[in-house]
Amino acid sequence: MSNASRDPQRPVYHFMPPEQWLNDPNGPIFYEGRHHLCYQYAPDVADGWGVKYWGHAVSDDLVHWEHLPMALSPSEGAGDQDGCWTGSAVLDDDGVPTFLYTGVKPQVQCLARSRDGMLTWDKPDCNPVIAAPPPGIDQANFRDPCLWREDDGWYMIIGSGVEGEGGKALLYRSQDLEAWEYLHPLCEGVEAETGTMWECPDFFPLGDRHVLLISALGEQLYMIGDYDCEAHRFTPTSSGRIGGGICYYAAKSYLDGDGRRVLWGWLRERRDRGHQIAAGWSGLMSLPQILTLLPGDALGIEPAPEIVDIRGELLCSDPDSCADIVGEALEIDVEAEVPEEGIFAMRVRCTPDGEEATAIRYDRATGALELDMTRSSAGDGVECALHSRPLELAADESLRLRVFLDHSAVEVYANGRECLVGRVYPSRSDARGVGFVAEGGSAPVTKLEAWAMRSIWD
Ligand code: DQQ
Repeated sequence: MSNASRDPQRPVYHFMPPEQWLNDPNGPIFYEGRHHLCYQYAPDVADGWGVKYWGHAVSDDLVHWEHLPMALSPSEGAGDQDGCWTGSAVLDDDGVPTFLYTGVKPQVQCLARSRDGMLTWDKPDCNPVIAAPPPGIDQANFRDPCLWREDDGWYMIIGSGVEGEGGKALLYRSQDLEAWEYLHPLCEGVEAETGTMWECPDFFPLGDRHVLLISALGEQLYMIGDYDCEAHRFTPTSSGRIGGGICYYAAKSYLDGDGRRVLWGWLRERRDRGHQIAAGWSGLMSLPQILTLLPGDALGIEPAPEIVDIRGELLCSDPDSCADIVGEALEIDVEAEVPEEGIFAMRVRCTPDGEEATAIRYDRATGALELDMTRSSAGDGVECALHSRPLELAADESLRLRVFLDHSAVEVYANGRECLVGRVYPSRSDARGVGFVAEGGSAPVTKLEAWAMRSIWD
């Protein structure tokens, strides 16, 4: 048995490799009726920030996964010899699965194709397909291509940025995915607002608007806005953050067979390197998330409905009693009426004496939804943070939370339009309790259901 499979902090119903290191989701695509998910992989946790490969897995149902052989490995003497960094997958004009990704060092853009149904990948001689950034861009900030097709060709943005100016998504066009012409930035940020460098841009239509996801300032940001497809420029009209903090990053989306916009994000570790190396694994994917456009141009975000397939025993269906909700792998579905001045609060991963507990709180007056991990662990080497997102409820709207606990992973979805993501590492084996409290007035729980969740690997 490997260290990874013995670790009590290791999730059981989130996607992850059998062991070692995972970071960004790469090239997710729906191909021939199946979901393919690649990811940044390092074969040794101790060298997690070293040379990167693309791990690869496939699923029929978005929930259960089969690991496949590595999709991409660095090639000696090629543009990716020091690592295959983040990128995207498309089907080319002949329907051939094609990856565009960043090779290092220096950062260049590379292409690979699969002619055997995404099992093996060829890197043609045209590589690297973009050997250098446009003038004025430092080659150290030139990575993570995202592609789409328009009537007059293929378009691709590359994450970048300039010190003193801000992050940029650089726009290119090609007829064959091999020869690329630089156009201009699709969108540019202001350094003081979204940092110097935009990593992992992801751009797609959603409803009648477009969305640009960027990873910047250590967080997952999104912008909703207008895409002028004549001028090929994107103008954001609203923006926000996914996850509420630094635990969720490098998110990447694709369209599935039902036309849904499916999103994956990397759940970063918050325990120190020594613990990660001893555990033999690091990093996991979020639950598969479905994005929608809500009235008022808000981003809807919910776990994919397929997740209900891994619900096991129903532990509770009575809002007046939560004593039976105990465990490390749970889904808790709760609805509460939170009065004007009321605060709803629940605790999870709680020890009987309260020494360790993770709090989820909603303050109606301030509109702050919080995931408070400051008391999640009494152990050493763990970063304990508080994540927060604004959530405005309509006058007659209840608070509806879906809370997913999976050992060290916590995801909280609120009213279909906010999500908080965290990592918790309780040191005590009795940190398994769940409880509800009303602070500053009553916040009656009107609906409560909870399930033990099954492993996706059984
Ligand atoms: N991770 C990749 C980069 C990307 C970063 C390297 C974001 O391509 O910019 O593993 O986490």
